[in-house]
This record gives sequence, structure tokens and C-alpha cells, in this order.
Amino acid sequence: MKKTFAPILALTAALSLPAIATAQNTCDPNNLVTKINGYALPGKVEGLHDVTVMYNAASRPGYHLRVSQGTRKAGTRVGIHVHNFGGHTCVLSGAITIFMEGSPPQLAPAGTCYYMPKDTHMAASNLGTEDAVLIDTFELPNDDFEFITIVEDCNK
Ligand SMILES: [Cu+2]
Repeated sequence: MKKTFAPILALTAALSLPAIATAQNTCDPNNLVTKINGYALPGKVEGLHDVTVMYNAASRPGYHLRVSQGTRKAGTRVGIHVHNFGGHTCVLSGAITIFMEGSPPQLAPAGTCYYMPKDTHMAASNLGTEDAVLIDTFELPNDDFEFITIVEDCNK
């Protein structure tokens, strides 16, 4: 996901949004999280492909709404991560299996959405054979730009 920051910064600059803090990676290499609910997760850790920011503009004073689309390739998953602010993902095609600390795995097929609460370890795998197209939506404070922090591997 870090790879998406540069185009987002360029886009926000183009949209003349209020000053937004520079993204900071807060992953702690000495305290990595490698399991959810005590289990290692299926799927190869890999970033989203073909990420485009569909919308990124002020929503209410001090906040902006960020909507992006990306493709989760079959057989891959996002690294275990946390969100500083809750958001949701809608699945346009394919299917996603969500792993969230404290909850059983949940299948989100095309045409459904799921909520990602803040401060909860989670990951999402595409365990199917079809690539999954996703739309992520987050409302974020302008001074806290990081919407996802990978805690499984600080280099992903
Ligand atoms: Cu998430």
C-alpha cells in the first residue's frame, strides 16, 4: 500500500486540499504481528494492483474522504495491518476473505461490502481463482494521512 502514497500526494496537491501530513510508516520491526486469532493466514502477501484514487476531497471541516479502487490478485493477500480510522471495502468482482482479530473469517463476495474498524489487526485474502476488484473508502483527518499501517512486514 505504501506504493500508493506518491500518486495520492500528487493528486491531493492537484486538488489543492489543505496541507496533509507526510505519510509515516509506523510499523515496528521489533514487534511484528504474523497471526490473526492465533493462525497464520493463507495467501501470498502482495500489494494491490492497478490502484487508482477515484475521489479525494474535503468532506467536513478537518477531514477528507478518500475512495480508491484496486485489484487483489487471486492467491494474494494484504499484510496484517491496522487502520487508524475505520473504513469500508466494497467488492466489485471476485471474492475476498476477511480475517479480523476477534472475529471468525468472513467471505465477502462481489456485490458486498465490509467494515474495517480502527485499531484492529486484520488482513484480506483473495482465496479464489478470479482477481477481485475492490473499492476502499476512508474518511480521514487532514493531519493524519496514514490510513493503513502494515504490522506484519515493515517492507510491504
Ligand atoms: Cu484493512
